Amino acid sequence: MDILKQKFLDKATQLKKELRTLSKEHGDQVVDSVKLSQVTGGMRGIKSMLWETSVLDAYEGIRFRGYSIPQLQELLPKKREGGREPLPEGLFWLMLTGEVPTQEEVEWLCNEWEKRATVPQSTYDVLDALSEDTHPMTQFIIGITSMHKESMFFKKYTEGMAKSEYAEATYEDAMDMIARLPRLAAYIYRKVYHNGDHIAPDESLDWAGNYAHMLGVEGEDFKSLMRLYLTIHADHEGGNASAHTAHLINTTLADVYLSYAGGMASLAGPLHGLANQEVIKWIFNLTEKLGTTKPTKDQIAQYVRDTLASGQVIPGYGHAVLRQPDPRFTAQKVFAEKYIQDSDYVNIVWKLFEVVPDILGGLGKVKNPWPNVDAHSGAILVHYGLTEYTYYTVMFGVSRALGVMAATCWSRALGLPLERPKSVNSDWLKEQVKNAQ
Ligand code: HAX
Repeated sequence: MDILKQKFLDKATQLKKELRTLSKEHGDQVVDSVKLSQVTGGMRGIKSMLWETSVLDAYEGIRFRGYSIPQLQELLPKKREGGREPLPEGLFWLMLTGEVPTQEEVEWLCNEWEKRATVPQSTYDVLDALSEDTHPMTQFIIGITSMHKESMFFKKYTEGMAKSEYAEATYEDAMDMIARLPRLAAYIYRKVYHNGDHIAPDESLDWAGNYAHMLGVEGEDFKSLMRLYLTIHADHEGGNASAHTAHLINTTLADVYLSYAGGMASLAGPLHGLANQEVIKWIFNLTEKLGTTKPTKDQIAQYVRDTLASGQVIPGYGHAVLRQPDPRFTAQKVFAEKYIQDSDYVNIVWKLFEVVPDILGGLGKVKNPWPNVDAHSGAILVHYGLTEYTYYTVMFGVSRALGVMAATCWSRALGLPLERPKSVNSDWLKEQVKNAQ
């Protein structure tokens, strides 16, 4: 058995025992109560699922197994010789085992994913059959779904698999799928925007570095960006729409290809991951409308007000949980300050940061007027020449697999049951209010 699987299964067996005892001895303990406004308001804040890999705090932002993004940048192994940002392989190891990996462990994982990275030809054939105007996220979802036939979990389940084997089969599928995503995603990019002129993988590179290479953007700075990008987008606890969708589907014992494809359908919504394309599209529109890529703060403020007056949201701002600037926004800002000199689009993002919070705050209804992860990413990608913004959410989707797959392995190892919350109708709600009065 491989070293990562062994470590994960040992830890999961132990936690499964502890949770069983906790449930048996304290199962009736009330841990949270629910308000009527949470039932009608998108279930904000209701504590109702287990998610081991990360926890989101409204003010501190995301912590992966207890570590903040700056801590990860300090602690996780980097590429030997000049690596500047953490290798996402290390974050996956951390999320799956709860332990910061050594350099050797990360290099083992990097090689392991390289061995598993071959995408079946039938998946490429399916993508080639799609019409040219199929959105890249739709292609990504179809590509992932098409690999369902490769699932070890599905095959073993069909043959009659014992529950005790679920975690191992899920781990194998998760490792295979993560390994393949950069190739699948790069294939979509080159097919849609570069006439199918594909770039062969470089097996000497790491998971993120190779993805950067296959996209066709060369240079160490872009590879560093991809390592950072794929690290910071990896997980945002379990309640966000894409993670939660994937989790819900997986609890039916659908395999990871089906459940992750479902999660990606959620990510493709403009209030969630698609916001990264919406932000840059909106900024391009701003420069076009004003006829300059160097707008003043006053011009930007007017553009923001016009957007709101037309009944639209300001993309890249606001969050269902966060109540401070998103540390993932800050990490990208710090990267841009270090490596990017004078980019007009990055400068616009920074000016927006100076004007938008006051305007949104002034509306009196927006709970979080601060930028989220999607406010910054597009401008940096444009700087490196990756201007095709309808592709951006696919990059987010490659990263999100790290957290969702690690969490899915835990769900299967802990034997979390089919998810099935209770819905109510409006009569029941009115009845509760009447009874309370
Ligand atoms: N611009 C304008 N209005 C906004 C707003 C924004 N950026 N953010 C929130 N509001 C509005 C809401 O639309 C809502 O208005 P109504 O009462 O008229 O319906 C009101 O303020 C209260 O909303 P909220 O409680 O502050 O925010 P929610 O938890 O309901 O929604 C969203 C969170 C992220 C969906 C929201 O802030 C939004 O639409 N932001 C813009 C889209 C975006 O950037 N999405 C990406 C989020 C991060 C992510 O998932 N990335 O993948």
